Amino acid sequence: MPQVALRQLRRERIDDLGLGAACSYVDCLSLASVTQGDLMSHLRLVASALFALLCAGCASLAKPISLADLEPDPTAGVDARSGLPKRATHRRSGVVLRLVPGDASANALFLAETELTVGSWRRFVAETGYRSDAERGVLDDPDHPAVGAFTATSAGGREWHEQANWSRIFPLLGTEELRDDLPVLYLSAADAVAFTAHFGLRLPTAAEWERAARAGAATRFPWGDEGGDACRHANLQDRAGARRFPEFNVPVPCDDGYAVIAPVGSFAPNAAGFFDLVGNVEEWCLVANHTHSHYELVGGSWVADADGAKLSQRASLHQHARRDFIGFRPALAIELPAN
Ligand SMILES: [Ca+2]
Repeated sequence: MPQVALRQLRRERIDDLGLGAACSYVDCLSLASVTQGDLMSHLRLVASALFALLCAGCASLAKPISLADLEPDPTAGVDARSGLPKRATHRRSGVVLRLVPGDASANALFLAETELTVGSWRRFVAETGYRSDAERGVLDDPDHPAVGAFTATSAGGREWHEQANWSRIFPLLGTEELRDDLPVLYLSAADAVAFTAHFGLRLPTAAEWERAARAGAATRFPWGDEGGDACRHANLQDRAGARRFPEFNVPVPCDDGYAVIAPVGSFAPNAAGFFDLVGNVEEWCLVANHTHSHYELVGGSWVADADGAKLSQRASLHQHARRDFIGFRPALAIELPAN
């Protein structure tokens, strides 16, 4: 095989396994101020990422993602083209995945049915001892202290707070209960990559996310073209938010029932069975050929207007940024055998 083609094959294999993500996690650690107490848990994750990276350097040694890693939902059926289950639980992470429809490539793609929850992150932390960028004090922005994150104030503004992290979701509000079925907040893209790499998953690209979100629809939103209908379908910045936060305007002129984040799955799924692709929290996505510094954000959030929740909408932030309106959902690509 020509060298160029072989390198391309290896690159694709790396991408399939989410190892660009693993590399980002190593980069993130090199920038972090790791304390002695953190060292063992980080070393375990780095060893896992480096092992995967070395294997990916030789395609023949790369560990394939096995269907044995999935527990199919027998009630959801099987995809006729690929023979894969349409819905399954990823055993190691506990994440429930759905097959993304309409993928005619050689890889089948699964995407998490919901945004990653506090409960899933809690189990990851218990297994690995991982501490997020907000907890370890990885620099988000030179103008702010390293520990903490941007979080909502009681008036509805947003300011840096050193106590804000995934386990203290709204220190400036003081009234929000940390429920396991809420989307996890204040995780950077580097944190999301650490989670997915640990479990053999990866983040989706924005194009992959949009394919799942559209489920064949060509409209601005999963439910159609009218943003005014949003409150029946998504948690955005609405009248419920305006009642809670004096500084909020009402860009979405209806009431979705949630002033801040909602438990995942509180709204009806889209045509492919995915929940909250629009609204609740924006979601980190891989950037094709990314530079390891910025990741894309899709889907709008509880502080977004309808334009911010359009399926075509994209934003971008540095890999160590963390906010009270950003989460993620893992993906899993499975290479189909050639016919
Ligand atoms: Ca809302």
